[in-house]
Amino acid sequence: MTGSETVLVTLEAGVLRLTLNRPDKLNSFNEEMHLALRAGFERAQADSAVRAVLLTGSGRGFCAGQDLGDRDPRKGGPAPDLGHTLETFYNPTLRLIRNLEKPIVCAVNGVAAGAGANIALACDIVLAAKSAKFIQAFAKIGLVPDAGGSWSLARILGEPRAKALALTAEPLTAEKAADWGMIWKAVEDADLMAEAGALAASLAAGPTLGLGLTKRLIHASATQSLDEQLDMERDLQRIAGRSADYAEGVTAFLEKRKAEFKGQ
Ligand code: LHQ
Repeated sequence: MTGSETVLVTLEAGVLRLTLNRPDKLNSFNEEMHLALRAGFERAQADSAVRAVLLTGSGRGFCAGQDLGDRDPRKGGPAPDLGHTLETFYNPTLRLIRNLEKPIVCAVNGVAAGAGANIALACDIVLAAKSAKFIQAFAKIGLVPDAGGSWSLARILGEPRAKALALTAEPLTAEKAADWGMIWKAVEDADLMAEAGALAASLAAGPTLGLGLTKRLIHASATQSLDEQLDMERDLQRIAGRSADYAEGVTAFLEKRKAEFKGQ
């Protein structure tokens, strides 16, 4: 862990809560926050006590993408290599998020712009406060969608809506995002953290191995044929069927009690 204040980290009842914490800059990313967020997801992967992640932001925004003050063109000098920024900072974190075989809940507490919007979309279940907006802000500053946005938007929404959002940078309300299936739910602002926390806690009490394999299957479906997918379901169900949590789940059902999953 970095111990950075730019991402607040708590672990409670199996839920690793990561709170982006540069509220006066709407939690936009500087290098320190990049490294702290990456360290959070590295811990989520390595620490078996972590059985779900809850990602959110402090203050009135979720995340406004890259801190644009970091590269002020008025200061002169050569143009920055933004490809290097992506390769060094964003892409490793996006890959960690996508490859984590534990559930990730994202609670979008306010505006999510640029890479901030697309990091939210990389999470598994996204809840947003009704006052939150999603903005593909890149077009306003001459950039292309990054942090996986060109992939996830087209995949989730289809080309017409993905292109309109990316080319216009028009804000999308949380309710419309939910209507369009871009996120799971828009909830009353006052209820967001309780609802997202309860969801993360219930996922953390779930059969972590099986949930992780479920994610693997759904991700693979993007590039596999039905035949390949059926084979993969067979193989992963074999693994799930040998897990202690499967035995516990069936035993609990037969004994008419709540299952106590250990995540194994
Ligand atoms: C900010 C920011 C911000 C610094 C608000 N930076 N201060 C990858 C590779 C490398 C480089 C480039 O980028 C990328 C990926 C990207 O993410 S590109 C997209 C970058 N993000 C944006 O273009 C969004 C910029 N922000 C905005 O358009 C607005 O702030 C939004 C619509 C998010 C919110 O608007 P308001 O609610 O009206 O808030 P505000 O604009 O008044 O912001 C509040 C404060 O936060 C303000 O500071 P101040 O000192 O004046 O109170 C802003 O300057 C600061 N802030 N976003 N990205």
